[in-house]
Amino acid sequence: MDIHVLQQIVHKTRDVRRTQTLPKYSPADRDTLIKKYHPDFRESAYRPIRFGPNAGETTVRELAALLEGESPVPEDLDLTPALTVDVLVVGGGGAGCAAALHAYANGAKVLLATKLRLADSNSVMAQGGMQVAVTGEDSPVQHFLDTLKGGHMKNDHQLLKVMVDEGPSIAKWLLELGVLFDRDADGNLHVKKGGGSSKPRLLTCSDYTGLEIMRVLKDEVLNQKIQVMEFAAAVEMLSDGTGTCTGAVLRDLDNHRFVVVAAKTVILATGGIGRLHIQGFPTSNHYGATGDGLALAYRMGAKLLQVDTFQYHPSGAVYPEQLIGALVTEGIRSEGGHLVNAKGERFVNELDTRDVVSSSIIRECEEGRGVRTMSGRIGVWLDTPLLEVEQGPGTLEKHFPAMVRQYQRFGLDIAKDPVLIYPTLHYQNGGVQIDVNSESGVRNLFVAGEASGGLHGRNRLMGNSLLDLMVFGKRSGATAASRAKAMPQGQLTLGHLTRFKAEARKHGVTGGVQSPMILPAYTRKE
Ligand code: MEZ
Repeated sequence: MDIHVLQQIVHKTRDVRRTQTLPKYSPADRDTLIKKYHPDFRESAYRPIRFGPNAGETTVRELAALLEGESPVPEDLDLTPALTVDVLVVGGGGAGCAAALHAYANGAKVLLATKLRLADSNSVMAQGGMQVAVTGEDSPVQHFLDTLKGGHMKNDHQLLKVMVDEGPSIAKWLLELGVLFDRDADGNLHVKKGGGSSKPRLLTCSDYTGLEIMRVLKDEVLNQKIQVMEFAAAVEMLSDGTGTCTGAVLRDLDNHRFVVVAAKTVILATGGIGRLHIQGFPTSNHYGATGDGLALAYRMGAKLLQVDTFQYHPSGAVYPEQLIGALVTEGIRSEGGHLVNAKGERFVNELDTRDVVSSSIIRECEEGRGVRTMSGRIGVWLDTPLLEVEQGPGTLEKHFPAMVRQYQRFGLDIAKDPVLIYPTLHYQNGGVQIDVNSESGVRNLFVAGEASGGLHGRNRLMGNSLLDLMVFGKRSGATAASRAKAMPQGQLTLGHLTRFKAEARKHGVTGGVQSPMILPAYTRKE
């Protein structure tokens, strides 16, 4: 049936729905729901990792293949360095820029290498805001408790304490650099409430928070004249032969040559893995989100944490086809947007945690209450016009200009008509195990932002990722710089790779996928 006909049920049922309040799930009911419907619990999607630091643990098949995959670097590569630095930062998103700036501020010679352009990243696409306890009625302790509850109590307490405590100083730093966070009529920072949070705590720049933050960070990296190499993907780490990290091999994506970088410390800030399209899910992620840092760190011997849990953001676009998987910010639900099934019913408290909301949407669709498009895709409605009804005409344009444009490009007016959504692969909850200074289990190898794990437990709260990457970007940069001051450059070897390959052979693993992937196959011309 035509989408415009199907939409009518949302308009017809709006007045009735406005009178309803839906309770949040109790912990027991939440667990039952998630176990039945959340993609993390589809056993057939998982398999054990056969060797390496996480041998015997299970993860999704796509990631297991990547971790066990084959390095593109030949073991006899000439390791004469083309560049020698104190701190090599791999990744040009929020964590990478923050790390580079803080390493530089601490006196290090820094190289920032990024496989696409500086700032091309998930960070720049972040919409809904950054959680920081900045108001009088809020506190870092409250932020800690909300995050712990959202993460099913599986968060690393020390990492979490550092993040919430340092939030306010990070907000101050960003304001001083020139980030234009939204303010109220009196000029105070305006905070919004996000799913799973007990207090309004989201600092926003309309619905282009990440874009605004990255505008400023990118400018700052350029202003400080930090050396940046674009279109240079890290494809292998270097070690001193005793397991300490001493640099990396980059691949120049223009001429395909290897570039050896000697670095006293390396910070991997390579982001997430949405473009692995786990379990066939579409993704809200950037094309570069192929989990490179996980594979590189794993081969060096770094342990990964909680790589069996992923975040499927409840609202990924389903229609039109050109937008499949694109994020429809949680901010719309935070401002009161209802989720509505094909029968015109609400079915979940829209501000419950993301794993609950996504599981509920999947349940509605599996039990026959989803809305099917002409091309056979399925989803539920997000009642965007409700915001105009509740808060007045122009509300969407004022608070969600990016979202309005995203649909306008295809002739759709979200102020007039609801949008069809379904969960989209958004975030990897786990990653490389780090300590409070962002150092992995491998000496002198730091990991910051989405590539690291432990902080978010089994479900990240909205807005905690922007804060995560600023806090641990900063800590990794500062620690890596001071570490580099106190030591000489170590030897450059591929000893870890030789050992890794021997282990693969021992487990009968040969001819695997090339790892890291760098870009998904469908973006390549061959
Ligand atoms: O933190 C996020 O993932 C976020 C704020 C996303 C969004 O819905 O805008």
